[in-house]
Amino acid sequence: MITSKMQSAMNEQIKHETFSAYLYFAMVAYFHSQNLDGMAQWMKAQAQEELDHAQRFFNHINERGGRIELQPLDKPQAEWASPIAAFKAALQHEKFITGRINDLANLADEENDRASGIMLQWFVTEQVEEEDSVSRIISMLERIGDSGHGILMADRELGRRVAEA
Ligand code: OFO
Repeated sequence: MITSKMQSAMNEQIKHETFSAYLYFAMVAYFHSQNLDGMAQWMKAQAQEELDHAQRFFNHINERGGRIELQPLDKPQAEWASPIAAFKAALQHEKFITGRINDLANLADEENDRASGIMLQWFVTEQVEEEDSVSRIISMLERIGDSGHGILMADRELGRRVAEA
């Protein structure tokens, strides 16, 4: 049975992961407004993965005999100054999520909750990947600078991404 402390911390995390999806869907809309459909496709895959992350916490609470309590979401930002500004905002958000995952892993240790600790290992690894993939895109866009041709090439490249199951 999940402890009440872990249950409420994981319910909070369902909100954070769902907000990640919400924020990234807002970026999808922004990229479409800029005719950057490839970047929109990349971010849509990211948003879909976030819904899967929320579902993992949902399932874990459920399987451990806990109770899901969904919480309200904030309105996400809708506009960014440039594509690189949007990806920088995504990186900043992922760093925040990494902090939350680390806090959950620490709580699992404190509560001697081995099942949650094992489940959270996947997220610790995933966060390394999340930060790395967004950082790489930022570096690529920094190299491209204001080159319209470069932006179009990057857009085409990013559009190849599909959501992982
Ligand atoms: Fe769920 O990893 Fe991003 O936020």
